Amino acid sequence: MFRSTLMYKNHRISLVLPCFNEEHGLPEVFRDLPASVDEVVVVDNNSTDRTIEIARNFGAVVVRESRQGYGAAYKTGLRRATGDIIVTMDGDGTYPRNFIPILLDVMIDEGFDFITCDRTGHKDKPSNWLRVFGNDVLNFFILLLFWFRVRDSQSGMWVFRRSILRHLNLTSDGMAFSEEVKLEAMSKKKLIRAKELPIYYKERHGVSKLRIWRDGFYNLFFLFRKRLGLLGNAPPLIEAGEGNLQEQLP
Ligand SMILES: Nc1nc2c(ncn2[C@@H]2O[C@H](COP(=O)(O)OP(=O)(O)O)[C@@H](O)[C@H]2O)c(=O)[nH]1
Ligand SMILES: [Mg+2]
Repeated sequence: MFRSTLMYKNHRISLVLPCFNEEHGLPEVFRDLPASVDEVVVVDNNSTDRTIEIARNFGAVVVRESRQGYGAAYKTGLRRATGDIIVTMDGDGTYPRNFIPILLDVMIDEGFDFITCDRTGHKDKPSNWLRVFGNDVLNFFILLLFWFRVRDSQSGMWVFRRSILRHLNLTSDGMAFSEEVKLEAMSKKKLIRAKELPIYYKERHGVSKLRIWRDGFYNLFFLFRKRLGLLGNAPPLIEAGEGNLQEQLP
């Protein structure tokens, strides 16, 4: 059972899972969830399958978001999470749960505020070439437009201190949310200590919700719009006074 009051090295850990019809993936995620996870928040995004029932049976907090979209689901889930550290992953079983304690160790022991996980070197099967190519194009444009290097701009596994949410301007309600999180967290070097680390990655259970061409081009245009400042400001997901960055702690 994932529910634990152990805390991990004095930190409460929340796992947030955006889910749009993930009845096949969710049991995989819960099957080997480490005890270091204190709270699981499943964001149901208009699922028509047994996603909600399965999430409740496993003891997760279920929140509903009726605005369709990966980013919309995440915004609702991240607001609801209560942990000092938030871990994210898809509800499809692709991301490695047993890496969570290792990533928490790196974050806490090395003093990072944001870790994004790179899937590119560790898949158990070579993935669809179009996805790999699309990801590389987006990584390249991030280097060109924002001047930092990321190997997997589309990865959905991040580990971060909840307190950094007040510094992130998260405008996207769609798949571009993933790259926007990295752009926001990795470009504020004075405020946020960020790192990209490799992980293992498996084939998904259930059907992918990614519309490769449409989401790929949208995410590319999103980078330009973000760079040109056309996206404006979104309200922060947590209030200004909430949480403290590690360097501000005594
Ligand atoms: N694409 C998409 N994913 C959503 C939505 N709402 C929640 N999700 C979840 O976001 C995660 C990422 O989507 P997924 O289909 O796995 O994309 P992929 O990892 O690129 O194949 C999954 O857990 C989805 O269930 C939505 O409206 N659109
Ligand atoms: Mg996925």
